[in-house]
Amino acid sequence: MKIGISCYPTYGGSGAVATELGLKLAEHGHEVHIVSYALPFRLASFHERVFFHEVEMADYPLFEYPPYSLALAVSLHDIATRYELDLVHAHYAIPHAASAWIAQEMMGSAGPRIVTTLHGTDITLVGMQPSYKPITRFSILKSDGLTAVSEFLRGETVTHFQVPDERIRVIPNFIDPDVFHPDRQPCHRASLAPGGEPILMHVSNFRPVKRVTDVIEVFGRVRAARRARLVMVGDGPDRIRAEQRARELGIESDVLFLGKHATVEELLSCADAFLLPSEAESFGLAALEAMASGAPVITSRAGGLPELVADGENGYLLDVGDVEGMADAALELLDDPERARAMGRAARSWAVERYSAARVVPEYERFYADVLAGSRT
Ligand code: GMT
Repeated sequence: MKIGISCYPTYGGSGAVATELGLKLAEHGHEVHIVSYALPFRLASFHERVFFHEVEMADYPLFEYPPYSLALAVSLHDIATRYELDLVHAHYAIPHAASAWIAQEMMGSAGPRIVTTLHGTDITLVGMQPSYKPITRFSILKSDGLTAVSEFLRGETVTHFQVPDERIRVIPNFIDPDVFHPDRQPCHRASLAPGGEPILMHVSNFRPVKRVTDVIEVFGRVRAARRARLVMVGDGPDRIRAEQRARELGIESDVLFLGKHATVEELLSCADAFLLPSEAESFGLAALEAMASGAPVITSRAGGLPELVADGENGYLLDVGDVEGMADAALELLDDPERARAMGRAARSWAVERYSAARVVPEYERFYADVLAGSRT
């Protein structure tokens, strides 16, 4: 197949999934054209059959907000025509599904089929806003195929966007178990915890939905009880507040803010436990990557996280904001390394069995085949 993939290039789950999917599809022999306004962060090196197309944006003094959605539609139209794409896969509905639909309309019956993957806040937060909701609903209904990354997200889409349940196939996020691996080398443990302390880790885009200050609150309670280090990976609007809170609690010397990191697998294999206290999370790719790296996850009972984490078996689920409970769970693990290792092994097995690329990518390929075999929406 010849497949166009439209996604966000920035650090974040939807861009990561889109890029990793493109790379795996190319390994399976498909020709893949990734389209975005910048090079996606996980597309660092050359891969056979993978092409990147940067959306060309002409500026003009009249534009306070240059119309990216239109420029993307023109790029998709151009690429679909030149390379005779069978299908365009839009990751994150806004604006990718609408731009893909415009490109398809411009091409008439020769246009590619459109598959849209709903990732999370495109439905639960941004997509709900009155300024985006009608076009989000319209464009997802116009897609020839729809996937959601969890049962939770399918339910939200059905409830809030009145999309028929049977139109959405749930295909979860996935990992490459050879990349996210507990024994990954080189190991950075010595530099992250020079005193041999156990390591708690958090990876996110530091948006309010991630509740990064809860991570600091949890660590403050852990640190009051025992020695440990906290490694914070990523950057975003709440980083300053988190740094400030670490200073207020007097724990800043044991908290490392590393900033953005393109190869988080190098760090995750050093984690003894992973903290993700999000307010909402349609899937929680960062948690899955940590589990595949052998770290038990302490997270919130929110969104799609209970589909990923089995409480007490491969991690812990606590109510949103329950920093005491999360700290107790972290202490339970750090004080009993044998239990932590057993849970980490369970997390790794669960991640590999259910969410390996070898299992999930063929689900996308089967879905594409179904969409191409079906009639146009
Ligand atoms: O929704 C966002 O805030 C951004 C989006 C992203 O691009 O990172 O994250 C969502 O998509 C990921 C990949 O499918 C999921 O693992 C995340 O859970 C989801 N984020 C939220 O639902 C908050």
